[in-house]
Amino acid sequence: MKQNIVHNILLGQQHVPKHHTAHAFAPSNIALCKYWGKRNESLRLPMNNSLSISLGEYGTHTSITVIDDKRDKIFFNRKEIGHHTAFSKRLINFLDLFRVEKNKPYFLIETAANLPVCAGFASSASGFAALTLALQKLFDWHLTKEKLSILARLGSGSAARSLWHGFVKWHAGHLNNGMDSYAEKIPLTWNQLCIGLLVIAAKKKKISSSHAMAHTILQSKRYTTWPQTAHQHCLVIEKAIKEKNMILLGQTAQQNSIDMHAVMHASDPPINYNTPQTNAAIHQILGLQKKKHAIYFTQDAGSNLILLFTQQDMPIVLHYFPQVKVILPFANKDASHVSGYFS
Ligand code: 2P0
Repeated sequence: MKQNIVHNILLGQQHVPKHHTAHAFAPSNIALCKYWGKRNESLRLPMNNSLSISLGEYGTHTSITVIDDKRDKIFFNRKEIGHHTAFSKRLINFLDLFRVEKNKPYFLIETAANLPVCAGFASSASGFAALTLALQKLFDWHLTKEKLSILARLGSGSAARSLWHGFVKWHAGHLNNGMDSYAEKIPLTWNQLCIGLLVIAAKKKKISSSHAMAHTILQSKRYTTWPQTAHQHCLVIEKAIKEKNMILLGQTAQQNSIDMHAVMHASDPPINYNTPQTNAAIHQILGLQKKKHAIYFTQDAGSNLILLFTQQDMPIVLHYFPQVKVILPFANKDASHVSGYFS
């Protein structure tokens, strides 16, 4: 079925690389309205629409080079990764989708992420998005980003949203063949909007998002209401973005995150990504909201938090969370980070 999607999308496009090497960057993205649960595991078709904000210059750089060899060579952050690892297998499976049987090119993949990997900052999203963009350049395809988002989705669901900067929505779609499940840019900007990355543990998470999603669909009593809840949240968040309404955006995105984690907590056995430090930071943020500061959080499948606020609350955020890495997603490149520890 994955091959059918690739076949449909690549009709009329090049099937052999046009260039020897190509490079691309894709930003990480944070979902303001989360994708949680698949209606088709293999095609990575989501149960619900989702909506994200990309993280500017934070993401993945990937180079792909055709090599005269009998297997791919994969480097991550300058270190060679063995073929037996889950990382390499997932990547090679993705590359296999684009190899024509009789003329099988193998590749050197050099990929580097500038965010903590597997800690809930969507590194697989930027990884598969960057690889898809690099493949487009290498093969000289002329596909729209919406079509590329369908290909990127086959590597990692949230990669569909990492092909653009700014706000992006991913339509869950209805078709069984997956051809209507694509992402698109929301052409709105919000210069005052800030995203704060609060790293609580830059370690690999114990339970992958894919596993946690599958588990909660089967084992959580609360899952049945999730797709409709998320659908409503996406609509409200899009309205909040249009109106540049920080309170509406923050409250809705925060509630969406709380609801997603509540669905996980209600599964048997429960899944809980929070550490005592996560809970303490959430408590602190809720305390700031009681004092009428429009500072909110969202949390992906990990212990880290992402703060949502506008520039007017920057001094408060930096005072209470001096370790936070602040990103201004719509500022120009020179001003796109004002504090940080990833670089
Ligand atoms: C999201 N997450 O919308 C949600 C919220 C994590 C929490 O998409 O199985 O790595 O490869 O499709 O995309 C992370 O899951 O999962 C994710 P697969 P993915 O950002």
